[in-house]
Amino acid sequence: MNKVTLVFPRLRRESNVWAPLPLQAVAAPLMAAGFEVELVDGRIIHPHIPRILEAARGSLYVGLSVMTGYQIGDAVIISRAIKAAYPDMPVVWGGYHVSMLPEQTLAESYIDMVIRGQGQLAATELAGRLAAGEPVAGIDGLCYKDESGQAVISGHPRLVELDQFPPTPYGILDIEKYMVNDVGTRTMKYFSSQGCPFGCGFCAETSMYGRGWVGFPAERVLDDLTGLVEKHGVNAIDFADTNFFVSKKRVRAICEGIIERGLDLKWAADVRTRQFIDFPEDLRQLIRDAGCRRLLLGAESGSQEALQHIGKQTTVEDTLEVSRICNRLGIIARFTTMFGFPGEPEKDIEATLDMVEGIKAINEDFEVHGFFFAPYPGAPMYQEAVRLGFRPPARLEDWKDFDLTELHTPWVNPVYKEKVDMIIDFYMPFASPGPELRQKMTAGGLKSLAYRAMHKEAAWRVRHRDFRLPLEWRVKKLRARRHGQ
Ligand code: B12
Ligand code: SF4
Repeated sequence: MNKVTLVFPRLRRESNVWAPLPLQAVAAPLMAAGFEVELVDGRIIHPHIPRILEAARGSLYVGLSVMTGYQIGDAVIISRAIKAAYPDMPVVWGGYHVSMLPEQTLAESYIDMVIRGQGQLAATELAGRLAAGEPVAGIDGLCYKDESGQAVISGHPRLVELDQFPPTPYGILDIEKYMVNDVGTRTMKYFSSQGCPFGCGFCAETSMYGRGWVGFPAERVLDDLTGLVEKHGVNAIDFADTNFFVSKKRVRAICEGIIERGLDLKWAADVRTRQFIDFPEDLRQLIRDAGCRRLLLGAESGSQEALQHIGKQTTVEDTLEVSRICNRLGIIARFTTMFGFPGEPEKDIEATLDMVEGIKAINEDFEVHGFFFAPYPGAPMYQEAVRLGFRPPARLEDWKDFDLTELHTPWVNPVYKEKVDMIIDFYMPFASPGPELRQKMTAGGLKSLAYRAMHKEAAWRVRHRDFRLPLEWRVKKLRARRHGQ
């Protein structure tokens, strides 16, 4: 049998189920090479293990896509179940986490191989070798165990051009399950490039793709988008690219093409603050005219020292400037920030709150999301964190609780965590309510009254930076605990 089974394990707290693009990307060349591919998404099948075992039967291998955090926990359960049912079935893991830590991953008996970096070529070559009964040694990016059980680690493979791969298959998905009401009522996730030329200290991108960047040519992107609109009734795209805007020429051609083809699409993408500011005005307007309605920008911190420390190559003023530009264009700016960088985390809270107030003064609808700094494997600051006392999990499974909403670094304490939690989960959103909360505040009735009171209280606290005796926050936490959140 020439079948490969690909599995997307479950995630925690995923309000929208996005298309499993990493596995669709891997499936494309496999299918073109004549292999049958079954993609099982643990997020949409309940219970998922029996379905995965059924799909895996007789496969050449089972490939799992895994991100640091909760997904590792589910991937471990799945892999153990596969090994228990089919002891000889090769279990292969791919994705950022295992690309950075192949030795630790292969130390587990239930994982046979790791594919590092871009997986399209290695996954296809592996299927070919297994189908032909040939040894797997020497595949670029493939790490495996030799006959004595010793891990053989491949170097990091180079980033290859994307145009050699066939279109990302959406037909292998139950596509309606991935249609999200987001930037449009039928929003689909799509990727048009991989990699990023920048090297921010907290980001693993540098180690994953060595600051390389490859993108589908504009015509190819336009054909894919046309297909999604015409075949599946998609009316919006959320680009999954790490950095969609690296090539100005390509961005211009894609935007012009969307307009020329009359594609009625709204879209969202990630951009670096400085990149967007440096674009000529006509290009920014073209981006808006071609349907861009939301940009995700890493503001990271309101402290210039912190920005310098993390190598962000941007300023706090850039964040405010990009807010003014987006406001003029009618594009929603969604910012991410992080708390708990090494240095002066307490002072950073103040500075970031100042910045948030500056953003909200430009446009109340602009969103600012807060997370904790977490040293991800492969990020340049990972080593710095280890020097400062961070102890990374010693076993693969222990990474399952590692995410951006928890504190993992020893230089900030639980009191700091509580303060940041209440600011990002409660006071920041209530002080500057977004459209959803504003609607609740004006809907009428007792609840509206309570929301309005909360808004007044939060706005006062943020303005005066006074978070002593946070009664309302404690009530919210109590209620959340009661509802099992
Ligand atoms: C969309 C997305 C999500 C979605 C995932 C939904 C989905 N269906 O994919 C959501 C929003 C849920 C999400 C969540 C998180 N994410 Co995220 N996410 C992304 C994003 C923007 C796009 C992923 C994507 O589709 N890429 C396109 C595909 C084609 O590329 P790819 O994923 O890299 O896959 C390639 C290779 O990795 C490899 N590969 C991957 N899987 C497999 C499997 C096999 C078998 C093989 C052979 C190869 C292979 O081959 C693929 C093709 O080249 C990436 C950034 C990026 N642009 O990649 C971050 C990214 C993957 N996320 C990241 C992080 C940190 C997270 C969180 C852990 C953050 C957090 N909250 O703590 C959470 C984890 C979720 C949880 N709490 O359980 C990091 C790194 C992850 C890591 N270390 O594992 C990334 C790289 C962002 C960054 N630059 O820091 N994320
Ligand atoms: S944070 Fe964004 S800009 Fe910085 S290296 Fe990562 S992907 Fe690139």
